[in-house]
Amino acid sequence: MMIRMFPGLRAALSMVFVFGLVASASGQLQMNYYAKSCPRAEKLVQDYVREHVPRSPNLAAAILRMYFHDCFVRGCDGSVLINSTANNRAEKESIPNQTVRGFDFIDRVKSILEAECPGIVSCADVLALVTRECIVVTGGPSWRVPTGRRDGVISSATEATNNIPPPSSNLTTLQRAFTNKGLDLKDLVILSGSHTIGLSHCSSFSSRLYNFTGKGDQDPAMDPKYAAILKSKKCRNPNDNNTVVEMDPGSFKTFDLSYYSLLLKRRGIHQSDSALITSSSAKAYVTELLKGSQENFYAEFALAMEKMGRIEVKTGSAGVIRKHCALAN
Ligand code: HEM
Ligand SMILES: *[C@@H]1O[C@H](CO)[C@@H](O)[C@H](O)[C@H]1NC(C)=O
Ligand SMILES: *[C@@H]1O[C@H](CO)[C@@H](O)[C@H](O)[C@H]1NC(C)=O
Ligand SMILES: *[C@@H]1O[C@H](CO)[C@@H](O)[C@H](O)[C@H]1NC(C)=O
Ligand SMILES: *[C@@H]1O[C@H](CO)[C@@H](O)[C@H](O)[C@H]1NC(C)=O
Ligand SMILES: CC(=O)N[C@H]1CO[C@H](CO)[C@@H](O)[C@@H]1O
Repeated sequence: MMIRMFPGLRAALSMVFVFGLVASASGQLQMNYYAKSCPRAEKLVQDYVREHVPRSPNLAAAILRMYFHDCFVRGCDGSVLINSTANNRAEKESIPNQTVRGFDFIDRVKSILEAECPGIVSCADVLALVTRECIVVTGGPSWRVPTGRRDGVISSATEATNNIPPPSSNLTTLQRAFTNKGLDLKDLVILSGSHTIGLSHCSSFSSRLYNFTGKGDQDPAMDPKYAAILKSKKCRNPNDNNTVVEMDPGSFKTFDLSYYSLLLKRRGIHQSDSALITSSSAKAYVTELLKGSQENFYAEFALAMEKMGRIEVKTGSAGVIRKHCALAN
């Protein structure tokens, strides 16, 4: 039977109907997505991180990096967590991931959520939520984590190598990698500020110290005094793959602006860090951040992290909810 109504109302109702369909087919991230389906999900993540991460603060940096690597390969879909199999070299095997740690921690949080509400909370959301809590409990910024990501089932080492820029990258390469993911120059400068915490292996930058152009030379973009300290105190052997150094020496556990001060002193650890002062527009973001407060940095970081967390997400009927984060299905 036809219901008679005012044309305007009918139009409004059909709009609601159409939008409803679009939303359910493609879906979108929303705050507290699990409020009905798994009400304690975010609290359980928070409790577990609060209990364990303060005792191993290095884990927070490792997991922040893991989240970046997840989002840059097939979007934030938990693909970084998948183990290799006999016939697939997963992202974990790629050069950039050989130094990522903390996978077992994510797997443990996931198993807590599986016990609470089986098959509901994606590995991609577990990683997104754990990352935020890790940085918060170690005294860093917080940011909004809308949820509803679904998991991918494909994880390829080659794709990781192709999408995660290497530490030898110049600014052009970095900008291309970020633009490919919908992130701009400002996002690049702000997110690189993550290197205010954590460690790097000598092998990630030793060519800058020992053999920059293949002639036994140093990278002229690095302060020679700093290079000398690194060579005599830390990375004594050009082929050292094991020693780690603080990226922001003296304050590598504190989420502060000192990373950006180091850049201006030409003490960025990787070429990709030094690259951020090689164009006037990028450098302007660095100097602007240094003029502002730590609160301002945190606010900018929060916006950029939320944006990174939306890269190519699978929602609605796309993707799956994996039971074990290390397994594709
Ligand atoms: C702009 C391009 C980037 C490059 C080339 C890069 C490269 C690197 C490299 C080579 C390391 C040291 C790995 C090792 O030797 O152990 C590192 C560490 C780290 N990166 Fe980045 N990174 C970039 C951007 C980011 C972004 C966007 C984030 C987070 C949003 C991030 C977070 C971290 C963290 C927290 C660490 C310390 C990890 C630990 O202590 O285990 N990086 N990065
Ligand atoms: C940046 O690096 C890429 C890849 O190594 C290289 O092709 C390009 O010439 C470099 N650009 C500049 C401006 O040095
Ligand atoms: C420096 O690099 C060049 C070219 O790749 C190589 O032939 C040489 O053996 C390297 N020197 C050292 C000390 O590693
Ligand atoms: C470090 O790793 C590289 C590449 O995997 C390897 O060729 C080299 O022999 C290693 N160096 C040492 C001292 O083990
Ligand atoms: C994934 O690989 C890690 C490291 O090799 C291993 O400890 C873990 O048990 C594996 N997970 C699964 C579910 O096979
Ligand atoms: C965590 C992890 O799986 N790391 C792997 C990275 O790649 C190396 C070499 O392929 C493996 O030995 C590691 O187990």
